[in-house]
Amino acid sequence: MNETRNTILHALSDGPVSGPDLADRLGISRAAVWKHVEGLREAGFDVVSADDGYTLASIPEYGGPAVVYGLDAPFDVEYHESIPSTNDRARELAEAGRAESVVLANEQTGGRGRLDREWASPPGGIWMSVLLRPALPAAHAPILTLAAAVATTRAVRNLGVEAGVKWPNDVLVPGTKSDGQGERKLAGILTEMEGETDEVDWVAIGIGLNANVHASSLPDGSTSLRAVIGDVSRREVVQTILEELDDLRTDPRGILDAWRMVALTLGRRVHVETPGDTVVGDAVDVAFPGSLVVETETGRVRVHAGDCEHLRPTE
Ligand code: BT5
Repeated sequence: MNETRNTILHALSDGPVSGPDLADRLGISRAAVWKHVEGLREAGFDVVSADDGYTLASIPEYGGPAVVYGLDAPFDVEYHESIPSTNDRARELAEAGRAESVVLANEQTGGRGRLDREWASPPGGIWMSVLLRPALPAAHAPILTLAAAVATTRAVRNLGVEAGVKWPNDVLVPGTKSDGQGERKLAGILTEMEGETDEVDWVAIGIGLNANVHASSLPDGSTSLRAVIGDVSRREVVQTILEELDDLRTDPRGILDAWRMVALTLGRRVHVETPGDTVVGDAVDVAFPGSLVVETETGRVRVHAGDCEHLRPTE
């Protein structure tokens, strides 16, 4: 949202404020004020005009302007009712030179997981990609995936959902069984990037969070916020995720501690399928920029990437 429109919104939320008064404050014409007010109405803001001036009666439930309104992080937000994949759109924006942008969709028709797996993205979920141009070498970029998992977990914990992170990128709701089994996936993260070895050009962090969707429209082993606590304000959840992520990225090495605090994997027996190997053992720690440290029968190994499964303690 442009600066002037944002200033007008804030003035309206403290309103009533008259058109001429707004024009004076902003140094623009009354016609320009009127145009901005019309623009805000078109974006779904309910601007009421009475004798004493304009007031903001309500804000839209969801969408780009709704997320930007009151957001304490420096992102533009582009919203789509339906799009193949927000990560693909973020790539297009990156190639057009954009940065610090978020692509948000109500539905994805071609949502992707890692290794080109399908990601179910029915209407009502939170499907978003955050486009960043961090000053990081490419090898350090995985830390941003961990940051996104932490940000998402914090946002859902804020709602009272006891979620945690399975290495590296799954946000799970723990099962009720005492052996730790029965965990269900609430969110996943897919980070894609381009750049040279010594510096990332851009990173698109795709976050898929099953928010206001029926668990029956998701694969087995998944859950949604609707199933756990009922429907939520997606606007507020997205704002929290973005604010947390913005905060975490300022200190890449501090992200590890934040991740440890929400981890479900540490202390668990794990089975990790890596691109060329299988590692089984006890997950003891996480190391920069995001490797899992596993104590195996033959010694301690660091796993950089792979699919991790939590095993029963005896397996
Ligand atoms: C992930 O992959 O968990 C990354 C998911 C990233 C999705 C976001 S949405 C916004 C952005 N745009 C995109 O196109 N993608 C990103 P992975 O760890 O590979 O897990 C994929 C597996 O999770 C699938 O093979 C299914 O078994 C399962 N799955 C598919 N859809 C799911 C859903 N909605 N909820 C939970 N599990 C799901």
